[in-house]
Amino acid sequence: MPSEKTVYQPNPALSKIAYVSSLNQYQEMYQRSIDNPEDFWGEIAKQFHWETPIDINKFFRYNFDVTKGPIFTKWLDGATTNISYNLLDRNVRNGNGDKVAFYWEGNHPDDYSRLTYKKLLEEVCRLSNVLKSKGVQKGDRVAVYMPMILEAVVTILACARIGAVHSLVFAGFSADSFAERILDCEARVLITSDGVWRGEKLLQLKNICDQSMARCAQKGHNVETCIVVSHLQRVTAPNGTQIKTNKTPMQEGRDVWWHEVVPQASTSCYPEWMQAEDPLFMLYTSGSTGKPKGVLHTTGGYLLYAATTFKYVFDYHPNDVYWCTADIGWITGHTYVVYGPLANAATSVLYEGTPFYPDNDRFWEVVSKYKVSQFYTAPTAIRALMKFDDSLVKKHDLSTLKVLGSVGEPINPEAWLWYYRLVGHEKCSIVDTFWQTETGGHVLTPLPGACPMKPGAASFPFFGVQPVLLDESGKEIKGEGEGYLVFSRPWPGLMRTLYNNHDRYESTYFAKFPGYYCTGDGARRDADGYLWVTGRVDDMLNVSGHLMSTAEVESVLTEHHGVAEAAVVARPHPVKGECLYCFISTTDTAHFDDKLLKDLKQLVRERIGPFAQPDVIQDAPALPKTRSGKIMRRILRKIAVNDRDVGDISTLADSAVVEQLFSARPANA
Ligand code: 6R9
Repeated sequence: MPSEKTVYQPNPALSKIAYVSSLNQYQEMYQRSIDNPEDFWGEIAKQFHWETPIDINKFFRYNFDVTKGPIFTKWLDGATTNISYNLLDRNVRNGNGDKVAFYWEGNHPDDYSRLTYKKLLEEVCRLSNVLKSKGVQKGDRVAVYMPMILEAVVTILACARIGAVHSLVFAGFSADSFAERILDCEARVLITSDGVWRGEKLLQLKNICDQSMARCAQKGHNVETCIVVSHLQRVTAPNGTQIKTNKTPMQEGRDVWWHEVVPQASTSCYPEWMQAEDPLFMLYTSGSTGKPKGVLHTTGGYLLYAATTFKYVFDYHPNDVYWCTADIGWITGHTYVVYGPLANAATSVLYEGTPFYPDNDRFWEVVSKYKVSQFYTAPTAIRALMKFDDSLVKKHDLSTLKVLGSVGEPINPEAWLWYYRLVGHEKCSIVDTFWQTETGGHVLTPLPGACPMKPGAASFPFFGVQPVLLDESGKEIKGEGEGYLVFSRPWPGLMRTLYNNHDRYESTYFAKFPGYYCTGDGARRDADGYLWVTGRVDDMLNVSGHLMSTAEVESVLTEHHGVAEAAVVARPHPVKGECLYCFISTTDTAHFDDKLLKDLKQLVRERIGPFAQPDVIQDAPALPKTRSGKIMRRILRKIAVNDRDVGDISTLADSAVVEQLFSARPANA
């Protein structure tokens, strides 16, 4: 395996045509972005349309220090614009009207279509008009629960056009999770589809939405309009038959079919001019204490940041075809399926299915079908695909690839090398992009034409980003070392607040180290100045790139009447990165048996979603606790991996518990 000394140089042919072609050039640009942000971002802002021009005196203001007053970040305050105008009308005016914005590739290889910029603009205007006719106004939240179909993009941009705040929820979350999010943002309009095939599995999305809406109604909140895309009848079902959707229940007065209202609407809709600091969208992410956090992004800064990171990190050039496999319901789908590519008039692939259907080479087949030049996926997908025979990759022509991206969790060197050698033929640059829902776009990443690569290193900050490593006492670690990864100033794409909860925003991200935005991740700086993200330093887990908190899973487990107490830890998993290992103490009357196990797994699926299902649940008559009653998770993590090197256990109230738990590890653990 390569050590951190092993460095892979970018392909000279790639560097030659790249926007940034050397480390020197990167460093110069970076320094300018730090020394003179007005100049750096002002230059970029010129390519976009501002209805009210930018006021240089109000270009950039912020406070990151809780001891000095409320935390805030403002970019381009006072300027007005509209993102959908910039992504669509502007591109159509610039001669890109007939350019393909998206190639849509269905779950079944027989299903595909495309949408040009001009057509996308028309569809967005139509839906905008429908939303307006349903009473949606600037600032209203619209809940979205959609598969990877073109209407999802149309929905996002229609909201942006009329100034409504879209709130997408990944269509793998359960009805309960979705309901909780609808309630939190008080959305009165919901957009979904009847269902979707993922591989050979049918997901009945409208049914899930019905359950969510019913739950909301119980809590006194009524969704007034639900727009439903009829998707299933137009696609090929896995067994080759078409399935009809006449079973989808529609509630009179509330539910409407997309195809019955959208095609009739006018194809022009004047955009709502938004303040640069007006909300654009919210997106929920897990918090380490239970309730999800509604991360809020605003208009002007997010546009600049999505556009700029996309251009430089993927080195996107006008004739390239770009493909990001992330679901639209995650931040990666927002910034790098929709906003970033469209801001650059890019042509993208939007893929509905899984990497494994109809066969385990589907990704490579799609890359060669569309001659993809930039491919962006997650380490968990790479690790899953590595297991199959190399011939599945080799039989496809992947020669168009130039840049390979990775996102969602640290990429292990084995996976990095497989990606580099087998998929990239040692001529593509790998960009290991570290960022978060909160950061809006990439914050640490190599640039493909400029940066010598080290497998597993997120490398260097993007323009405008100032990373700092701090020790526990808040002292800065200069040079080599490991510590808390924080940022000392905002870049344009940083979230502005948590929806309806600015206090939680301040306490979660700014309270620990006054003056810094705290990521919750740890990082190490090596002798060459490369940054290596080491993973979460809080109680968060990352299962296949899905972030969740131990607290949220524990609270679901303890909902069950048979569970007295639960403690959840992350355990390394060869494909998922991490998986859930749960310890539960049953109540006096309950029995730890197969039925309980099944019920608990089902409960987690229902409350959170299938991706959160625990891998192991262990019977724990007692948990290792300190005398003050704190569960020592450090010890539970050792038990989960069967590592008896548990260190100091002298602070435990009862140290015999540790041995009991080791010897009672379940057979499947
Ligand atoms: C974009 C996204 C954020 C958390 C983040 C970190 C982990 C993401 C990473 C990475 C190491 C990378 N993470 N990318 N860790 N290297 N390249 O994933 O957003 O869902 O909010 O997750 O994911 O732990 O804090 P989000």
